[in-house]
Parts: sequence; structure tokens; C-alpha cells
Amino acid sequence: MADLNEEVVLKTIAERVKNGESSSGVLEELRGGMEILGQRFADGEYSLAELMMGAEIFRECMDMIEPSLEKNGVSTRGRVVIGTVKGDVHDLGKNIVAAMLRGSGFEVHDIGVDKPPEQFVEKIREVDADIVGLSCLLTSTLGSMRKTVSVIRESGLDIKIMIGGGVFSRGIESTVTRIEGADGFGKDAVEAVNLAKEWVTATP
Ligand code: B12
Repeated sequence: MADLNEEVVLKTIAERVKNGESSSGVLEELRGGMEILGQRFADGEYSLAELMMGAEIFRECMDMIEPSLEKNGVSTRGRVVIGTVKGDVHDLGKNIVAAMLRGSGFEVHDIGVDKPPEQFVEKIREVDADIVGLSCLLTSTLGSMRKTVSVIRESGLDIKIMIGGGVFSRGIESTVTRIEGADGFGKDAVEAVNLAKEWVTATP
């Protein structure tokens, strides 16, 4: 993955999916490859074009993996609104979280990337969501994440706020307590699903 060898990556993933390997295991390995890719970009070894190519390969892999994630669907457990905060266009991680939540029986409304706080609030109201998930990959958009959480809180909605994304997983912002008003943090899609299940079960 990190060497951007598209042909080899796609062939390997296709075989592993065909062999019925665990989707989340394969995804975590791909994510590891993206970490290395990001590091090479940070070190000046890769250009933005190479970063984009990595994202494209990842997306193609997701297209193969997603159908097996969706298989375990049960009846609707709860409604989730998810999106990437204003100023940030990274969406690969958010898409995985959305797919895994869907696969676990949640009704997911993905509002996309670069979304201002007001659009989260609007969608939460429209679909009467139980949970909102905010994704953030850039250190520079952490302020945007904080603002989104505070606008949602100020709107008076009865909603659980889940935050995540590379900016947290990379350890830059390791604890949820630094984002006042958020209810929980998921380091990856599995944690996101566990948190969501916990919250809906706890709802009287
Ligand atoms: C792919 C990529 C891109 C692609 C994004 C394509 C896309 N459609 O998403 C492109 C090329 C567009 C891009 C652009 C940029 N990028 Co970029 N990018 C990456 C890279 C290599 C991988 C990110 C990724 O998709 N990882 C794979 C996914 C699966 O992992 P994930 O996002 O972490 O998601 C998992 C968890 O975090 C969690 N999660 C995610 N969202 C959520 C939400 C909730 C609610 C929960 C609970 C959990 C959760 O679950 C996911 C699954 O396990 C990272 C490197 C890295 N180490 O992260 C850099 C990186 C994030 N980018 C970086 C930078 C600097 C940029 C640019 C500013 C570059 C530029 N000069 O223009 C722009 C910014 C554009 C913008 N305004 O957003 C830096 C950020 C540094 C920093 N400290 O802020 C990084 C770290 C690279 C680096 N080391 O320098 N990028």
C-alpha cells in the first residue's frame, strides 16, 4: 500500500476478501499502510499527488470490502449522523466508521466532508438522530471540531456526541476531555461501533 503498488494491493485484497478474511483486520492493515504513506509525505519523500493516489487505492479497496461489512445488518438500532468537520476533506476513515455502523444495524446519515456546525445540527433535527459522529484529521481543524461540539450542545439537542479521526488516533489529541461537551472518543471504527451500541442500550 505505502509503495503505491496498485495492481498488487488490489489483487491481494480481492483474494483475501474472496477467502472470507475478517474485514476489520484487512482494513486495519490498509490503515497501517496509509500511516506509512502519511509519514513519507511528512518527510518530503512523497508529494500531494502520491498522497492522493494512495487515497484512490484505499477507496478501490473499500469498494471490495464494504459489501462484506454490510452483511451483518440487523434491524435499526438507532440513528446516527456523521460527517467531517469544516475545513477538513479527509473522508476515508469516516466512511469506514459509517459502513461499520450500518453493518451493525444503525441507520447512518453521512453528510460528507467540510461541513459547518449548522449542517450537523440541521441533519440531527431532520432525522431525529440519537448519535452524531464528528471526524477530524488535521491539527488545524481541531478548532472547528471544538466549535461543532459547542454549537451542537448550545442547540439544546438531546444527542450523544462521538468524536474521532486521525488527529486523535495519531496521539496529537489523545483524550476526549480536551473536547469539552463530547461524550466519547473512538480510536477506530470498532470502538465507534462499541460506543454506539453501549449508548443505545443505555437509553431507557
Ligand atoms: C489520504 C490522506 C489525504 C487525502 C485524503 C483523501 C480522502 N478522501 O480522505 C488527500 C490527498 C486529499 C489529503 C489532503 C491533505 N492532507 Co492528508 N492525509 C492522508 C493520509 C495519508 C491518510 C488518512 C487516511 O485516510 N487514513 C486511513 C483512515 C482509515 O484512517 P483514519 O482517517 O485515521 O480513520 C480511522 C480512525 O481515525 C477512526 N475515525 C475516523 N473518523 C472517525 C469519526 C468518528 C466519529 C470516530 C469515532 C472514529 C473515526 O476510524 C477510522 C477507521 O479505523 C494521512 C496520514 C495519516 N497518518 O493519517 C494524511 C494527513 C492527515 N494529511 C495531512 C495533510 C497536511 C494534508 C493537507 C493539508 C496536505 C496539503 N498540503 O494540501 C491536505 C488537507 C486537505 C483538507 N483541507 O482536508 C497531514 C496532517 C498533519 C496534521 N498534523 O494536521 C497527515 C497526517 C499527513 C502527514 N503526516 O503530514 N490527505
